Amino acid sequence: MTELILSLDVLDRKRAVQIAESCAPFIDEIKVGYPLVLSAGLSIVEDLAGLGLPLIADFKVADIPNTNRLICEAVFAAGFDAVIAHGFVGADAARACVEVAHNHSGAAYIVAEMSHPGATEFFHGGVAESLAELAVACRADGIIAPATRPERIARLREIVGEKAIYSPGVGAQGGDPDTVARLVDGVIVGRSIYEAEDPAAEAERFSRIRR
Ligand code: O7M
Repeated sequence: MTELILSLDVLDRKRAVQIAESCAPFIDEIKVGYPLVLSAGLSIVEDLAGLGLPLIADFKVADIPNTNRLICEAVFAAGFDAVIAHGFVGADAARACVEVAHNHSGAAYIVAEMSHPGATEFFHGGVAESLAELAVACRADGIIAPATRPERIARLREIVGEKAIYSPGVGAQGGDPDTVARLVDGVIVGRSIYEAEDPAAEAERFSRIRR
């Protein structure tokens, strides 16, 4: 079954926790990124940990190997279970994230191609394919690929094989959940759920689509 990952890009701490709690029965993981951590503080991780769902740190880590290592050590010390990193910084830097994740029995995912329109300015001509190959070579646990371009997911699947593909861009960005759910291991959904009048009902609806 395709996983449902809630992208909790909510700025208010109390609302973030409320949404996460109400959606918890219908989701498999929670992705937390800069919007929430910079607004609520890193201790939001402690508030969410009680839900018993894996927490993914979407910091799209993109620095030199030593700095990547320091960032990822802080991520896992805070209580996250997985981290998302960029691959364009090179194999040594990406591998630093993977090593730290695995040392903490966690996971690391590499961004292969992004979902927004502007992504095509740079993720073309084989760049995404190279990033997917890098993810495999670095022994990352999977890649991020765009729900807005299902044909690209299919192409990247040829490269990563059975590694996980997590895909943002359904709903608010226009990607069709039915199409994408068949191609990926997990769909990442933010606004369609957390901006809904009833986020739990919307999460439940997405959880039925992915079966
Ligand atoms: O459903 P949305 O559009 O409200 O939210 C999508 C989330 O996925 C949001 O947190 C984005 O930052 C993230 N995302 C993309 O939308 N596109 C990408 O290409 C990559 C990501 C992402 O999660 O990267 C790890």
